[in-house]
Amino acid sequence: MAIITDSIEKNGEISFREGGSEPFEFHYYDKDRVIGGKTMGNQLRFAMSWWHTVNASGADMFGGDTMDKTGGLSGMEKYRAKADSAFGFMKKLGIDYYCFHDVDVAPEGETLEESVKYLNEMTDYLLAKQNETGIKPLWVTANMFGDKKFMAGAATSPSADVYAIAAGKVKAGIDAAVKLGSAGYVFWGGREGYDTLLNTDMSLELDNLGRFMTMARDYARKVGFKGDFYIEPKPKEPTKHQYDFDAATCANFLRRYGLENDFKLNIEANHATLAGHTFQHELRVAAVNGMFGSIDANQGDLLLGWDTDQFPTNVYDTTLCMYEVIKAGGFVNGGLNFDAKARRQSNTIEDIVLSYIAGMDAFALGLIKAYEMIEDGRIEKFIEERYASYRDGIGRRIVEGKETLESLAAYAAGLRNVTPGSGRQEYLETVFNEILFSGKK
Ligand code: XLS
Ligand code: NI
Ligand code: NI
Repeated sequence: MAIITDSIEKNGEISFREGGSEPFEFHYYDKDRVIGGKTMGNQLRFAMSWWHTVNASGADMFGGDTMDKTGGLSGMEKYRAKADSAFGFMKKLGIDYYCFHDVDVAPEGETLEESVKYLNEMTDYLLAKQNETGIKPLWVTANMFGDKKFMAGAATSPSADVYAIAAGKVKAGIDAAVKLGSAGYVFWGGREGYDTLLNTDMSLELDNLGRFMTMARDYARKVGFKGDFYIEPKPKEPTKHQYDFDAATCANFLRRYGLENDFKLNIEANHATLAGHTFQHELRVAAVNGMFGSIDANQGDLLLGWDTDQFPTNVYDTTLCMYEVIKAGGFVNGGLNFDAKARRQSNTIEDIVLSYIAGMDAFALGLIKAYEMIEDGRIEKFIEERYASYRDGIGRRIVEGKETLESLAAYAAGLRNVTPGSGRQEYLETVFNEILFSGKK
């Protein structure tokens, strides 16, 4: 099987080497290094995305494949060979988790029944591989956007039959999650949105989506799924408007349909920027709402208006990401799934390995730097002082809910020359740069 060949086999498992600079080794990621009381491996919980890593072939809107990951095989044999490669790849990189859509790991049949049969066969195969290696899924999902029947959505389709097929796929996905010991199940909206309101009953579509997720939650809890459901916000692409637009929209949706105790958010960096937000913003909104769950780690190109799914190498962003993760209490069931692919021109097996090393190292460095920010303390101290007026006096009474509009009006009546003080943005950015580039490792 050609996907991950022997070309890097001679190097054995890829590991950290102090002061190392060879391409096939980690320069920052040291899985067993303890930082903040936990190993880097446990802090970062890296996952391999099956669709990009095992299946994506470099095709884009303007051209075909630039890589062949089929090894010339077809049918179930191809899927088994891909699974062998995937587990070999994860072992080599020391990755303990993977994420997949139903159709990534097994072929689609002509009917739901047939598809489920193939999926069951392949999850047996995956389970055997898991038992050999200890690797397991971070989350499972169902692809409800690729096939023609999903052109108008799945749980928001105008066709009730499509809705029913989607429900059957999610049932099978949840069964797979339980069987494989996955502590996560993801809903990414795919085509759950609209292209034009001229043909859309938004009210019915939203209610149907709420009902769909409620049914999924109820079924999953009944069959013993104890993990988290996640919604993965994305504002657009492929539809013009997706109902899971951003973290704030999803939080509102989840509360409206009473799903907030079972669902969290899976924040994807590139989706955040498509929504006109920073990655850090989306993480903060999720955390503030008690819905921080997991992360799809990648990065976009700010000059391109779509989800380019590049491997994350921007250390400003990985540091601010890990800062938010630490502040949110760290991952529980979630982790960092590389929803990322090597560029179309990076079309060798080595490039896939190098991409993962780049992403894992960028996050390891981000983790180190995030802890340095916390130890340094200047940024947090500044924020603490900035809000000091809420710790006693009138501010404290506001926070404790003891004031009214009238009492505040009376208090404020004679105040003069009131100012909140400088926000010191440039100073704080300098502190951040100093931490990033002070040369400590
Ligand atoms: C697409 C999404 C997708 C989800 C899983 O933009 O990121 O890959 O993560 O369906
Ligand atoms: Ni994603
Ligand atoms: Ni995406």
